[in-house]
Amino acid sequence: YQKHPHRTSEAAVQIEDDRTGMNVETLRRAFLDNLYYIQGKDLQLATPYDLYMALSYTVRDRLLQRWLHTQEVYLQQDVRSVCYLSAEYLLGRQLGNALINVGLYEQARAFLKEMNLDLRDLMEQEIEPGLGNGGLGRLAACFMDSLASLEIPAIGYGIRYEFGIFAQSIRDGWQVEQPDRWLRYGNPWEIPRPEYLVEVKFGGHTEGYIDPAGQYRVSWVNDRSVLGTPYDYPVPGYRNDTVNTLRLWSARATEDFNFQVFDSGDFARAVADKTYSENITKVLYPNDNTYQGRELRLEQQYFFVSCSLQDIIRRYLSYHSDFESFADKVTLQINDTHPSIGIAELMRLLVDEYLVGWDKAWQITRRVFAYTNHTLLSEALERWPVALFGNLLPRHLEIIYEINRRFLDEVRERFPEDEGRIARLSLIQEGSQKQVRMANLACVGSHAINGVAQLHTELLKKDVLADFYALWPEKFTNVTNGVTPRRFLLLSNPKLALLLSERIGQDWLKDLDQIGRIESLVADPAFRSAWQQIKDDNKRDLAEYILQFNQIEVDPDSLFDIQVKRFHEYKRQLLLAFFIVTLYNRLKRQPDLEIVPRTFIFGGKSAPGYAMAKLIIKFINSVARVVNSDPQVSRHLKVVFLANYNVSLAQRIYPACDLSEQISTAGKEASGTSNMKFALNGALTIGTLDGANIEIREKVGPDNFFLFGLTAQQVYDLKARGYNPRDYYDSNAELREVVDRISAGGFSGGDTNLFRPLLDSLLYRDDYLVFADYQAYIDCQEQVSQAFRDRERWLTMSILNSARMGYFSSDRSIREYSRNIWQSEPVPVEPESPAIRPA
Ligand code: 6GP
Repeated sequence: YQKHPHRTSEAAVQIEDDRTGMNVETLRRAFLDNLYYIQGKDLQLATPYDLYMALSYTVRDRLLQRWLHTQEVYLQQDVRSVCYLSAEYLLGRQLGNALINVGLYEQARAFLKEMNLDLRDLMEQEIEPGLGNGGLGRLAACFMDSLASLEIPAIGYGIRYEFGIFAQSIRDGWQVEQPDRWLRYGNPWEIPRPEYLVEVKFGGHTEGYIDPAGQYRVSWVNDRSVLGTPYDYPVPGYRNDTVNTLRLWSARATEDFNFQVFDSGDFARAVADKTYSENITKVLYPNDNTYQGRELRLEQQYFFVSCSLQDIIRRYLSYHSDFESFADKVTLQINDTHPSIGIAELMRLLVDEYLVGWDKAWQITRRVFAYTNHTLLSEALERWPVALFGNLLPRHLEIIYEINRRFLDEVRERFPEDEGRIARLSLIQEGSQKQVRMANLACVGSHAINGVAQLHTELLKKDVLADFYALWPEKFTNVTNGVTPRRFLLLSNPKLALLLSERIGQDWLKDLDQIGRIESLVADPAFRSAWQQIKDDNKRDLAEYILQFNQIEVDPDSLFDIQVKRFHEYKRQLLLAFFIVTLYNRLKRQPDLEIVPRTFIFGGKSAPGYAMAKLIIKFINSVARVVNSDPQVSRHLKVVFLANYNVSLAQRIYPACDLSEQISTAGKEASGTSNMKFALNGALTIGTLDGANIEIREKVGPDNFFLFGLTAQQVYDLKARGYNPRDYYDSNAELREVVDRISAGGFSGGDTNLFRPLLDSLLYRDDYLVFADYQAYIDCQEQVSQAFRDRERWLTMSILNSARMGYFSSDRSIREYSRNIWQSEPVPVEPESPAIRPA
């Protein structure tokens, strides 16, 4: 027993109990057991990562029982389930979330503490699964959490990328990308299910034939295929017994295919082909809001969608003998157009493989699919060259042509001789290079189409999808995004969460509207000072992080002014940078100027191929260098760029924020979700009337929101009139001073060329109206400073922001999807007694 400090007596280990027991003592024993028997270490030898693994397995054991039981209940009751199809899930770390949801956080902290271990340190060991780019991927992760928390039977389908979103580092101010080898040290949160392997075909051609009943049919003779292995991730609901599944597909070479080549003696090619097949799920395309017209991307999309549909049909047919009730049991939500090939694939499976008639198949397809659009940017609209598409998926191209033929006949009937309309609605874009329009396919093949904030949905109806809206207004609905309060308040801001729970109980975690009850405490001195104290503590924690990672000392008492999100011109990080340069200029002109001290914090990745966004990152880092190293200025201002912004870092940043920058050009940001996370954590927002900002402002009240800038309509009108950014440069002295200082090399050591592309794009195009909104923004920032001088007023506004954010829970979003689109109901899972599991 010397070497087994946790084995106090022979009778201590009962398999069931040690794998399911929830008390501190059992957990401690299980933790040490896992450390010993899975990691092969004892406490002396264990690295921090070993400890993290041991704890993760301990939690996973407790999830497994609930997980299996949930799936049994779903099967027995033959429930209707939501299948969420998404090419991205930006999950964030799993351990803390699992501990919280299953209700073991405090126990784990307690037993670790007895061993002189810190739970937070262990949680920090986890490499987060970064299987997404930004908002769209994180939304999918929040939705998975809410579905389980609301006890709605659901399964998420996606891709198990071997390399997730690249790791960003900053060298000499530039973004440098490194591969994200997140699976390197093993992953306790997934269970491979090789028994549910499916085959996915590619390439080849089609052949017609007459079946025994005399019916003309088509078969697809592929020229290669790839196997998909599912890896299942548990998705525990918050404090209930539901554990849903996230099923991510990994590509594997088909053995027989390789053996053929192998037998012919070409070993090298056999191995190369194998790698080629496995390339499909190698890497996440690192573009946000821009599509990548690469063949491999289409292969990824088709691969995961085909795997998922085959899986859904397999599960359905284990309980049904025909497709009569398929649409009653299954609903498929497609997260943007990335999975929209599923519409053609379901048609193919039904018509070719299961011999369902076309009309019936089409009726089923349209009933099960629903489409969420996430962007108005035209560069994000997916279009595949017909030739590429036909080479990869010849049968799907035929099916799309057939869908299109029938669809356009319908349109012709309703709008005779309206060839312009036909051309716009067609699934095929004509021209020198014909293209398949995936958004059109998604609209035609779905019964519901939604945008992700009110303005966004209105703009879809008026603009991007106007022709579809004219055809089928009843298909359109809005579901404003939301975020999970479990991860983005309870887990990330534990002190604030505790204060809330002490004052209003814990109901807010399941029903975020309850957070409104703190509004009655806004004048309570003890509550106010606790609130302030927590914000100060969180800012101090972030300041420590900044010191450690950026070697910059920042004043925790200064205004923390933060913009973290992907770098994109439409998000206008430049506007904030121009404000900083404006302050810099003022301080240089008048060194004794009294200004509100601010710490500007940026974070975010640029797509590796997006040169302008990368230059903006370089620019911000260059401004940071000049500002921070100028004693005259750095007394008041600090500029920090936090490298490798990801979910884990986001969780540190939101709680420490005073001012949240949501400054996109109106009409460009579909919704935004960081705007919600910041405000929920008591930050005030400076923002335009864009995306969900509009609804946030309505909820928190115009007095508690710093609004500036052109509206979407004004942006449109200005561009229609002919926008000339040069006029703003000529007429605005401070703006000119900013531009001139950059142009003169003021932030590039005298180099007048470095930022030339950036200035030229502003002076000659300024597609995103940085100049047009500059003055309004500067003025609004002045109001921010005034408000921050009055700390009591700011504190009140901060409390009111959190108090009024109840609407922006992803639980509310999911309830709306359930009611208005999915017609799905909760299926509660009763706890299963741990004792009944046989040893
Ligand atoms: C994003 C939108 O840009 C963001 O405004 C929204 O909050 C988020 O989706 C969730 O709905 N869109 C993307 O990330 C994207 O790549 C194709 O859209």
